[in-house]
Amino acid sequence: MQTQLLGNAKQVTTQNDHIIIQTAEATAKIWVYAPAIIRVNITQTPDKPDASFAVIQQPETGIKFTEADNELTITTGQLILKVNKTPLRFSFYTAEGKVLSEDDARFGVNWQNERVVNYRKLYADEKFIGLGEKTGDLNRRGTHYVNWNTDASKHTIYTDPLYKTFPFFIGLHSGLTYGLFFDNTHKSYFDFGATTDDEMSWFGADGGDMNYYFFGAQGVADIIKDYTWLTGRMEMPPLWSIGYQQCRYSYMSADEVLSIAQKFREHNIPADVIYCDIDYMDNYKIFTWNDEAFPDPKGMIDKLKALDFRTVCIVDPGIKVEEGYKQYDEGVAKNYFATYTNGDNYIASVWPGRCHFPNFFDDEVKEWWGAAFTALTEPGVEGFWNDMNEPAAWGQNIPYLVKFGDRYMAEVRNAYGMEMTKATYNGTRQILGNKRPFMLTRAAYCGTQRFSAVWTGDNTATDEHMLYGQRLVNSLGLVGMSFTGVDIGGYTGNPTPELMLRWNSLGVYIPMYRNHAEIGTAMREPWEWGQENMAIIRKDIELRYRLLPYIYSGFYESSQNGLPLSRTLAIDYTPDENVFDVRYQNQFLFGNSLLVAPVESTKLTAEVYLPEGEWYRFGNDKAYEGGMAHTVPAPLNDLPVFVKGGGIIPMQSVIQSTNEAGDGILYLHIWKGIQDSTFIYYEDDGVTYDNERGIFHKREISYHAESNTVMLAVAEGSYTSKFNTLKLISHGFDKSIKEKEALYHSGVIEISL
Ligand code: MIG
Repeated sequence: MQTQLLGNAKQVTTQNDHIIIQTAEATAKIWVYAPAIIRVNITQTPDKPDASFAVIQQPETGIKFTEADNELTITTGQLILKVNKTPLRFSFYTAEGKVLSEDDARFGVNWQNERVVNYRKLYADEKFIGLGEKTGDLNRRGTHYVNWNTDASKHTIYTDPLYKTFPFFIGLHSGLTYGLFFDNTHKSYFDFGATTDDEMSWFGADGGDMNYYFFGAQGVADIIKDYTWLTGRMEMPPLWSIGYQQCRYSYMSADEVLSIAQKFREHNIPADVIYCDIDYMDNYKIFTWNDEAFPDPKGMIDKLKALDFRTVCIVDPGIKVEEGYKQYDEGVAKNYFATYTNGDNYIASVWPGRCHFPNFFDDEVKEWWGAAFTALTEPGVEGFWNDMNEPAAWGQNIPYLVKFGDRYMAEVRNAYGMEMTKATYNGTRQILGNKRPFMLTRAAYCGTQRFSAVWTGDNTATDEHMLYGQRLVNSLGLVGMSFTGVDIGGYTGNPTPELMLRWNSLGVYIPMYRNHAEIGTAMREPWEWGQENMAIIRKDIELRYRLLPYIYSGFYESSQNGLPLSRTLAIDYTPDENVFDVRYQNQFLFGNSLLVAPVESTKLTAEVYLPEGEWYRFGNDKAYEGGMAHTVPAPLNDLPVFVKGGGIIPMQSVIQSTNEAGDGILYLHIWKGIQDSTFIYYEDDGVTYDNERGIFHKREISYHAESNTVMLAVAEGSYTSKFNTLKLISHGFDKSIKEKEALYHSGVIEISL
């Protein structure tokens, strides 16, 4: 095997939107997508059509460069790319000329057969964050990772790879920030200086192009905004899907599903969602119901609706090999399945036994799959859980001979789950008309945020899984995934009551709040833990429902600028070294104003680091100074959560489900701060796409520190808020809580505190 280094530029030409540089080994192309986004593609197959699963934007036209001696320079408003011609190497600078990131001068981009790698210079103080669902620490410096979507059941807190692929990271050094998205779905590798004597970082893939987007915005938040501009942002989720979700593998019959739903109402524990895992099906055949255990799906779902529950059903990609089964017969007849190289349909075993796997890379297959969801939507299912789509098969080692259409598994495996979920989304969205479907997937690639929530797969009922799970959620937020969840309580094994309490209280601040457990484990529902513990769990779930106006507004922010609801402190406090300290790295902001500190269930006090600013304990308003660590009480009924000075948090009275209108009172909580602050409050009907036609209610709420006033600007949009009374509750002023009441209406409201 030979190593081919990228050699000297021989010819430089431009097309309308890109520059083309020819070397003996490869063709390099450069596009500008936005002032802070430059794409470089270095390929040995320049005539292959250009396609991306992730990117939804087009490059700018009229690209220009200047040439001097041995160098080309591309200058945008925010970024400078200098291309060294002999040999071909790429260096990125800020508009002021500070170096952001550059090729290693010796090795740059190179190939060993099909494998393509980019070696880059590593800076002494450089940190790395990102890659989404990856174990390890917040700062990934000194570690390495593989992307190869895997059914990682029984994974530990060190396992790699897991279920998802997000080849996007953010580098931090010299007070600067940059982002790099390697858009390549082959098995890929990232090494953040693990084994290069701190000289280089590198990334690459087993095949495909050295195809990356470089982000030069200064500030982690702006890089995430640009990355999600490029790859898309989430839609508003159905409001019910951000309420409490109850799941289990499996509730074994319609009677069991109904009795679980009934118990929530009997115990006055708010909840919105109940799941049917694989046992609702007839022999695990997708789009069927087991007619003994679930004889009347519509009857069951009607009763669930009457109890204000929505139903989510699981689907797996594997189609059972069985003549007479509609999906099998049609798929075989129309060549819709993955094949071996000789055209035989590929077979592997999963839950249904021997299965074929739809080729979700084909539009016709996607449509066929999507249309089949009437089997679930007709009885009334509104949420769709896409599992096993890495794709998983017993043995977990799909042969390299397997093809999806004309592409080999190795090339597109990492996008399979995303394309399956896209098919499910497109299909159900069409069938449900104006209603928002809820989508959940286990496997994902960049861009999945456009149509689905994700959860982190089969975790375990331990404290360490709870803590690292929060890091996964926070890290998924860095790659544009805002709607994320973990199995609360731990999928595998049984949590202690203490762990269950702690994890549930953390779940209040996890974007998707879902309790789920594996088959064979003890029952996990809130009433399984004794009266006292149930009361604590109920209080936490009630808090989640009280916070829904804040949380829903947070999702609105994600839908507008891509910033996640659960944010590692590395986003807002990047220069603060303490946020990367392993003692504090699990802490995160939930929305703009709440700081949450996950704590093991075995500890009743916690050391919490509060970044610069003033902070108040959420619940009792005790004031804390920022820029230092504090030892704080952490009893099992009070997770350490802090509000930022100037924090604005809209809340509502407890409701038992999002179907309830509530009492019409908006509780607007404000905490004293030395700086002004603003909050965008957002509301819509929560279930339809009418919001896309201007039927929403959105307004800016601002706090003015100096004049001690709160202002609600004129509301935008034509939706009438469900609130008619405003109760302003101020905290931290004169050390007592003050309450003022006003009429809530769409005109300007100004209240002095
Ligand atoms: O092979 O559907 O991660 O959440 O309950 C296991 C049964 C298949 C794996 C999922 C889990 C789900 C389970 N599934």
